[in-house]
Amino acid sequence: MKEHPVPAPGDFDRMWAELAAVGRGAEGGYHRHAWNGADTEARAWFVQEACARGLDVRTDRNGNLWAWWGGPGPGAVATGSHLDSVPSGGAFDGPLGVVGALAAVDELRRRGAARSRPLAVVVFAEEEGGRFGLPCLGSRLTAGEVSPERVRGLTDASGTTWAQAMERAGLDPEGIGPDPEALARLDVFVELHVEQGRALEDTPHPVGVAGTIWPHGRWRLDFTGRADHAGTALLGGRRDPMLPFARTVLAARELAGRHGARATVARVEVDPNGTNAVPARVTAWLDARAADGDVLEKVVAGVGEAAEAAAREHGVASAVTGESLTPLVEFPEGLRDRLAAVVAAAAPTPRVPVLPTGAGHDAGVLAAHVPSAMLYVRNPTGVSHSPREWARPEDCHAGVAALADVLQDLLAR
Ligand code: HGY
Ligand code: MN
Ligand code: MN
Ligand code: MN
Repeated sequence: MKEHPVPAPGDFDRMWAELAAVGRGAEGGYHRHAWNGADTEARAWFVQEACARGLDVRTDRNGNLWAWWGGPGPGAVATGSHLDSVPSGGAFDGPLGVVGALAAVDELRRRGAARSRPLAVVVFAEEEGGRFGLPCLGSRLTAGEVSPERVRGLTDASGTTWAQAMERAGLDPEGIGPDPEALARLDVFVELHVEQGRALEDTPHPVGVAGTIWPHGRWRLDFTGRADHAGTALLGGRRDPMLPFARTVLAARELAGRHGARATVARVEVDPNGTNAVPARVTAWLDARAADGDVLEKVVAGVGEAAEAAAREHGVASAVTGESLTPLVEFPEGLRDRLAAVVAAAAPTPRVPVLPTGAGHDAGVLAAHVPSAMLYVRNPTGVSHSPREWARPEDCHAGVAALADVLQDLLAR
């Protein structure tokens, strides 16, 4: 394959500045959601950058993008992340792992690193579930962990289905589904990601290694009452779904606090959503996470009981429906320790932090099928899923260099 010009070290900064302009709202948050305009623009940007490096870009049946250096082929090393965001998300969650991977390829070429096997830079589709509600759809479809029929029928706030949106983006929704070959050719997957927390900020380390991902999931909360006039309906006779909804939100917070878990209720739909009418229905999403699966189960069961009791008291019907559940992910110790040893060579102290996280990732999905690992880049604010998410440029560069070191080690094996 003819070699392509290796972009200058500063190419990370150029790429970062270019991509940072795609899908950013006036408030500084990002609105890249599966198959919408900004997501399509960001994906096109990635394809252009990958092709400029002579990588062979392919779109798989689930809409994930794979940019191959010497592949596709067996025994591959893969790295990458996602470009989609939560509504008004931060700049780093996802893109740092994609831009960082392209910059790491540049670095490997600059070093003239030996490559005994294929390398893929991958962009997974709909990691956040910002549009269709369910997370990691690109990787979970590929892993056969979510049914294609269910995904095709998912609807966004406007009622557009995944199938319609994917088709409008020029892809075939009828083809989505498990892709065992895509996983079978991978020997290892490494994801570079901004830390979603601030553990590294309290250390001299710009880069850390992932230890575990907490068990976590999403549940839909439905409350069905009876619409009525806000001014004439007597309080006693109302069947107002907003009241058990509100009580359930507080119960979720109280239960999570009591059990050392984390629970969030958001993405609330009130129907009809008038100012002078008691609504008929309230639907919301519970996001619950805990270091221990049994604790998570206890918290979610408690939320269900609270919802039912409050709904009964107000003559309202309620339902709590499990939408997605990710069990505890423990990244393989051997691979994790190997990454830590490689990163330690350039680290301020030999003890590279190994961190647990409450955040889900495509690497967490792949980990059940392919040896997987993650590198975290220090985030001084500790905030994520918000425009306040941040990483220092020099720490991003350190993350790219660490990823290049890790990839060089893996590619040479
Ligand atoms: O929700 C998560 O933890 C991830 O950011 N998708
Ligand atoms: Mn995220
Ligand atoms: Mn992410
Ligand atoms: Mn009226």
